[in-house]
Amino acid sequence: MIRIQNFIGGEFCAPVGGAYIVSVNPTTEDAYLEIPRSQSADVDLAAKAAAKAFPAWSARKIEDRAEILDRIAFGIEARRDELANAESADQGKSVSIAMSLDIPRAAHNFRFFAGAARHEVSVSAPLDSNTMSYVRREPIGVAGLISPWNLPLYLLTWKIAPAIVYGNTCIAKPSELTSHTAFILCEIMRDAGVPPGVVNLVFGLGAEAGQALVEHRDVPLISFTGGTVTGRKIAQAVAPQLKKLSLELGGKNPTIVFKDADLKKHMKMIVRSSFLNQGEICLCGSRIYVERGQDPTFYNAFVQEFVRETRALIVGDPTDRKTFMGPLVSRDHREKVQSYVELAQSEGLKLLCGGKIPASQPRGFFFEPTVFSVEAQHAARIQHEEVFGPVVTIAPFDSTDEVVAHANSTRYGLAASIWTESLTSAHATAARLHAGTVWINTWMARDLRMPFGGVKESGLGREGQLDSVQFFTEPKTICLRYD
Ligand code: TXE
Repeated sequence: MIRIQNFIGGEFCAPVGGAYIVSVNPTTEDAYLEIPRSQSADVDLAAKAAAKAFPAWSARKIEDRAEILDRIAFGIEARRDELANAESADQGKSVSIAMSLDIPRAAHNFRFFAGAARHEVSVSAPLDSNTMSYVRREPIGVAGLISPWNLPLYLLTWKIAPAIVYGNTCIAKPSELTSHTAFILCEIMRDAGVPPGVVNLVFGLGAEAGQALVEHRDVPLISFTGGTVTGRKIAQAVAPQLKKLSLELGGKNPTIVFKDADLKKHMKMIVRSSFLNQGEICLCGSRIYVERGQDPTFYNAFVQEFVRETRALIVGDPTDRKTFMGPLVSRDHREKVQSYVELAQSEGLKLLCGGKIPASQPRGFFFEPTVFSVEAQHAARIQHEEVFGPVVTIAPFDSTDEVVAHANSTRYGLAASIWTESLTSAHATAARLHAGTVWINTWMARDLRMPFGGVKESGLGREGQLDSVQFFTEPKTICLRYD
């Protein structure tokens, strides 16, 4: 059993109350990690350490801070194997996906924001011949950063990097289900020269450590990624203190396939967009709409080919480099996914493949990649609620108006993908979708310079190059008369 500790003021320390939570490896079901069960007293210590570090850190030259971020990126790359194995043991993702996606993207987050901060310029404007204004962007103070379990290191670093490069200090609370790589990151940050107190990690439960962080009087901004129910609770908790808030929440993303889509080229990516990371990515497409019209040949061929590709996905031991899908993150989460499969069947959807625990994997929280077809059941709950697992539906459509109406019919609005060879269909449809990001003939290509976030119940605010500067700093206008 590995025991990890909080990281406060540059020191590893036990939680004040001395209690730990046991984290389970979802592949073996063995308890393998003990994480501090931190409470408000631990958050308070972290807030004091972060506040103490703030004046010196915010006064450092941007170039100094950026250089430290670059060193963190190198530190992550140097420990890539260790991080990928820890991420897989904690979350269930395949090691090969952690090696090619999570860990390199985590390093890239630091390198990207180091570069962005180096190139940041501020606005100035003359009012008349002897009056001018300019804007200073100032760090805010101690940032509270709360991250989920699906892409643990990637989403944590997406918050830490911009928070600190623009001069804030921070307290981060990773998910209690996946805390291991955050702990390793603390060592990397210390070795990279992050001064004590600039980044503090407090581990524990959402309702305890998370809630204490959100409510802390000396933490004026909160960046949260997680479920919509939790996001709503956090919005309520911060409202009385008028904190700055960014929420990246769930999705029920449509995948729209027109008849002229090049399936030879794109089918594998459409399947990947449905099941990557066991479908536990807020950006996964979970409702596939395929054009049918008068002649159903294209629709039927799509369904047949999609099911064939899904059946061919390798589900199993995530440490095997050939594995595409490992187990789901926890027993509770698998039960949630299973309950949606049962619900969909009771609502009349037709099961095309999957739908159960694989017979070859009696141990571990595995679940088969599952495909349903929808005819008229557009009101079924599975068409509207986030399952966050390897379950997708395929429904036919006859016109762009119809598919746009279905795509926009949920309370979510995070992402969508469109598959077509027609520029006109692609752009005209993209413009009509309620979504923060629309991909055309690709999926999950992330340009960090672009705004990222959702509309409706998928979130509040955006993060990305310009958006993160705006979120993690406050502008101050200075107006000067010099005659
Ligand atoms: O996430 P939570 P859960 C969706 C997905 C999933 C559902 C619930 O549908 O099935 O959310 O997942 C911390 N104050 N997504 O319950 O609770 C918690 O400790 C402060 C989508 O596992 O949202 C963790 O660090 N913090 C999503 C983080 O919030 C609190 C990724 C996320 O946990 C808290 C994950 C509180 N009161 C789940 N309660 C995405 N958008 O990518 C919990 N937390």
